[in-house]
Amino acid sequence: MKSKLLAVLKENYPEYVSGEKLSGELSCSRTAVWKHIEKMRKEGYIIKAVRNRGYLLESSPEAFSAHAVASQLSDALLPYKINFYRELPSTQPEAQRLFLEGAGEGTVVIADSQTSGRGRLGREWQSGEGKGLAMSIILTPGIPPYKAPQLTLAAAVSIVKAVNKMTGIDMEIKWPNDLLVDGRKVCGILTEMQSDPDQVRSVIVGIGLNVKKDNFSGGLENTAVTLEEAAGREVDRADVAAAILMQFASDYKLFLDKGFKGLKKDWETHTCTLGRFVRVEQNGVYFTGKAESVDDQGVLQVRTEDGILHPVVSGDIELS
Ligand code: BT5
Repeated sequence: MKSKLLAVLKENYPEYVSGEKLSGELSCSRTAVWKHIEKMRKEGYIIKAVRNRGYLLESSPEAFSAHAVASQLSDALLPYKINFYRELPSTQPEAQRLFLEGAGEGTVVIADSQTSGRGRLGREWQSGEGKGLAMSIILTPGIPPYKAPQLTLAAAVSIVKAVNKMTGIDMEIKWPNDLLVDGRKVCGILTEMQSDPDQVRSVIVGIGLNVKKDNFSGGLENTAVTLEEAAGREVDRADVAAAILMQFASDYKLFLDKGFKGLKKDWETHTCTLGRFVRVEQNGVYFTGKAESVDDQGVLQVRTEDGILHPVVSGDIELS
């Protein structure tokens, strides 16, 4: 009964469904429908009722747990193992700790909220409200260290494709690690590696994705956006985590096989960086130019006014 009721309300969202229609679809009285709605409200569903219009499902309680994610990963091409925490300072050091204790490729750390979520270069990642996805994936790709940053670009491609399939949202990739919707940041990727001189020991890919409406502060109110705001509907964090992990497993295999070259077309399709004038910052030095292309190693090629092409291996860019 409940699943049928939910299915009808979800199918019709954002339209209201009349009590009469529900009682017809569920073959029960309107009083029985109303009783079920009351019961679901107690379970945490937010269902609006308006006279002469009917019922509208505004949000469902979210079951965000290791099981909710892991149960959707049975065919994944990586041996994922989900470690779920209600709260962590940051998923990155926890993943690092697990790796040092022997955890292998495909070990995933997810936190409902982080108290010291981090971005690149000591910057902060706001994720303290239990509204986003904070997830770190341990990888042991056996690649030379210079290739590790390419996994940021690979993860970006996977996230864009997975989220698009699930919600229809078209995210754009801002080289190297930002994902934007209409110019606002919805996701950031932080790739950290532990390496010997010739080969990486592990790469930890950290993904911070804004999902549910959040109380951002410090100016992010104007620069950040969430999936739910962009999609105009509910997005379940376990579902989106699983969708990303499934897509990433197959893109990662392609990456191991063919390198970034195998994902480059997809990256080019979804980027908002190429063809744009950019301001590049590399270790405190700034220059501007046109972002012409990325090469097969994921290096951004920026042409300055004097006609010289500058390879940008790492750094921050601002689009103008
Ligand atoms: C990033 O750094 O964008 C990488 C963020 C990676 C976060 C994940 S969450 C799971 C794992 N565990 C962690 O502790 N970290 C990873 P960067 O390019 O340096 O961008 C940081 C900047 O983004 C900040 O200085 C803010 O301007 C902005 N920012 C912070 N929190 C944000 C949010 N929730 N949404 C949008 N923008 C945000």
